[in-house]
Amino acid sequence: MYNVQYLPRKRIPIVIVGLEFAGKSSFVLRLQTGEFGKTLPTTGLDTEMLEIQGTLFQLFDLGGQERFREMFWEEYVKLSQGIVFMIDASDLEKLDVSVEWLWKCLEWNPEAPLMILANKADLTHMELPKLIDKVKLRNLPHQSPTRSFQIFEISVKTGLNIYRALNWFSQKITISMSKKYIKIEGIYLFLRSGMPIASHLFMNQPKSAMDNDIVPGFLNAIDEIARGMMGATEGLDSLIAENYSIVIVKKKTLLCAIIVDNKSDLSLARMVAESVVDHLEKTFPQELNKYQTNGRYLFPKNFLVYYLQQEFQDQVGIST
Ligand SMILES: Nc1nc2c(ncn2[C@@H]2O[C@H](COP(=O)(O)OP(=O)(O)O)[C@@H](O)[C@H]2O)c(=O)[nH]1
Ligand SMILES: [Mg+2]
Repeated sequence: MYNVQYLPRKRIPIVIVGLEFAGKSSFVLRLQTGEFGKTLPTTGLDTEMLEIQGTLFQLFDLGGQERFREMFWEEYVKLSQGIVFMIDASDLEKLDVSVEWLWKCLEWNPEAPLMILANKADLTHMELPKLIDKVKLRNLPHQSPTRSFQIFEISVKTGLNIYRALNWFSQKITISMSKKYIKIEGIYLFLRSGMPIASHLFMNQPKSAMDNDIVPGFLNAIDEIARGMMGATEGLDSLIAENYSIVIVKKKTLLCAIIVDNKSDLSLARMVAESVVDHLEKTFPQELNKYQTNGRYLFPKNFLVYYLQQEFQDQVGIST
C-alpha cells in the first residue's frame, strides 16, 4: 500500500485576469493575509495556493499589461477550471479594452464558471446595471448556454463582497468540476532527457502482451512530442486525434503524457497529468529509483492507478 499522506492533493487551477491596475494582486494578497496591502506590478505571472472550504485552488495571477496579455492569457485561461475577470470600475477610460479582452477569454474557454469583479467600489465608480450593459453580459447565455456567471461589485480595499463572491465562485467550480470525467487509455512518463520511465497502455491490451509495441504509431507520436518539448520552457500541450486525445504536461524534471478517449474533458486530463507530475517530482528521485534496474525504469502501473483513484475517484476511469 502507498502512503496517502505523501500524496500532494489535487489543485484546481483558476485564473485571475483583467487589465493592469485593476486590483488583481491586491485581491490575491487580501485572500492570503486578510488585509489590504501594497503590491508591485506583476511581471508575467504569479501563482499562489488558496484553500476555500476545504478545496485547494491554484491561482494564476496574470500580468495585465498588453505584452503579458498576448503572452500568457490564452494558455492559462484555457487550462483553468474557473475564470475571475477583474475590472477597475472607477476607470471608465479602460473599460472598452477590458471588455474586449474579457470576450477573448470567454471564447478561449467556453465552459469554465466566470466571476466578474467590478473592483474599487470604494471610489467613484460605474454602477452595476450600466456595467452589465457595457460588458454585454446579457449576451453570455447565447455564447455559452451552460456556463455559470455572475458579476459582483467589490472593494479589495474595504473588503466589500469579497467572501460572498468567493463562495459563489467555489461552489460553481465544484459543481462544474464534478460533471467532468476522463477515461484514461494510456499514461506515459519521460525524464526531461527524453528517457521513458513508464509507459502503460491500457486500451484493448491483449492479456499476454504487456508489450506496448502494439500501437507503435501512438508511441512514436508521443515520443516525438516529448522530444520536441524537452528543450522548451515549462508548458502544456495537447494533440487531438480522431478517437483519442493526448495531453502532455511538462515540469522541471518530468514529462507526462496521458491518452484519453474522445469523450473525456481535456482540462481535467491536464489537471490529472499535472497532479501525477507534481507528485512524482516531489518524491523524485527516491520514488523513481525504487523502480530502476540496469539503468531502465519500469514505473508500476498499480502505483499510478492507485494514485489516480485516491485523488480523482470516480472522475477518472481507466480503460481495461
Ligand atoms: N481604492 C482602491 N484601490 C485599490 C483597490 N484594489 C486595488 N487598489 C489599488 O489599485 C492599484 C493596483 O492594484 P494591483 O493589485 O497591483 O493591480 P493588478 O495590476 O490588477 O494586479 C494599487 O495601487 C492598489 O492599491 C480597491 O478596492 N480600492
Ligand atoms: Mg498584479
